[in-house]
Amino acid sequence: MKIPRSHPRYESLVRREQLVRAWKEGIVAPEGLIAHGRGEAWDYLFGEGTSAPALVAERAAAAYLVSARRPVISVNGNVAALGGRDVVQLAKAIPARIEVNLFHRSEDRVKRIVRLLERFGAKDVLGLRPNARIPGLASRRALSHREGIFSADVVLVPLEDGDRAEALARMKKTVISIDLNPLSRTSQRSTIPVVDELSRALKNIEKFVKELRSDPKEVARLRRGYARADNLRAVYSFLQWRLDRLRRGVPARSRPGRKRASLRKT
Ligand code: PTJ
Repeated sequence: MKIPRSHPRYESLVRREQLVRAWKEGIVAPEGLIAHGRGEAWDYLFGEGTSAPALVAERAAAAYLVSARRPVISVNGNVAALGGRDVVQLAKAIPARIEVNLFHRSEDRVKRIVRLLERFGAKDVLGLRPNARIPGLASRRALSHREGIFSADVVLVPLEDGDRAEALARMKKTVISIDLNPLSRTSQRSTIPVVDELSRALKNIEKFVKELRSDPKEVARLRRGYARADNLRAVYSFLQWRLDRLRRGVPARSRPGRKRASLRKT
């Protein structure tokens, strides 16, 4: 379907089309379409822009990724469809390994996702021949690679299910999640919950990674200064502020500085 650029919801409609196409191509699970709808609902509440607290979490995430010994980015169907190219660029910038890890796992879908990521320029993508299991996880998400997620110290898990985020945290890994739902078990269980839309978050983290790569002092400062509970509190306050404006009759789409959230306030 051709979506007119002038449509007020152009970007959102393009994302939906991307997902539906990827579902037809066997990359996205049908359940992924439901997951996307839940994310969209939260994005409405956030005003479809990156909040200041999300930017703080994204900068902290970048600091942990650049200083990791074995950073890994986990990719599922939705992430491949909506942010495949961004994932590959981020992995190159860090540098990090990429591992395809699916909740609704099928060998065919893993293969298709690996091929898609390779088309975007990824090398040595893991996922096809898992040789380890994440302890305490009954689902097929437990299948992992020793040279990837299993022995990683920092794992970026976009659009995750809470069980695995929790299991990875139990293994003493730093778990960075990207999930628009601040109440999800993933956001509640991860070490650094990034409450932002996937493609916005990946692009912001990549930008911060490039800034921080050559600034170990700032990396150390960010690692010391990030406070998970305070950051989540700031996310809730931001939502409260948004809802309060709506209650007072300020139109939903007139959020000043939507794309220019500042890092000064958390
Ligand atoms: O490809 P598979 O088999 O690994 O399956 C992937 C899905 C996403 C279906 C699977 O991991 C799943 O069921 O996830 P959940 O439990 O539905 O969680 C997805 C979370 O991501 C929800 O909290 C959504 O609000 C959130 N979400 C959805 N789309 C986005 C998002 N967060 C950020 N950006 C999005 N575009």
